[in-house]
Amino acid sequence: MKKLVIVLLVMGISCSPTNLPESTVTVIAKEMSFAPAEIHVDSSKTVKLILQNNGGAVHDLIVRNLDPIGAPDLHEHNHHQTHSANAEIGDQIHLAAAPGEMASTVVQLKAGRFEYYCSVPGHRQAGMRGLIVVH
Ligand SMILES: [Cu+2]
Repeated sequence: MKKLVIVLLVMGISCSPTNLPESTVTVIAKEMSFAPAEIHVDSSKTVKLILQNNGGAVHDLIVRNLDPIGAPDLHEHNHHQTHSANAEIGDQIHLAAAPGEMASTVVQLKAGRFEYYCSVPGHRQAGMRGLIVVH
């Protein structure tokens, strides 16, 4: 049984000096789609982007040509360290998760629209792509 869980939490911690993300978005990957296919985030908030792989194959989530800030969060809810280097910060976001696992990173995105997709050969063409809209 597959459960689609979409979490968009505004935690209201803008006064806090901690590095906790101000919102969380969970993307569910399976063969061959992402849910939600369209993500809406706020450019004024840091976002914890979580890739949850509910499929039977390895999937990843890539966004190119970004200028994100923040650092990978590899601690929370991640007891599997086999992909401890699964988040990459630079001009792109790259999260990869084995079946049943998850990966996450914290970013803050510029306003705009960005395509995201799975870079496993054939998956993007088969439907594993979506849109991140930053307001
Ligand atoms: Cu995939």
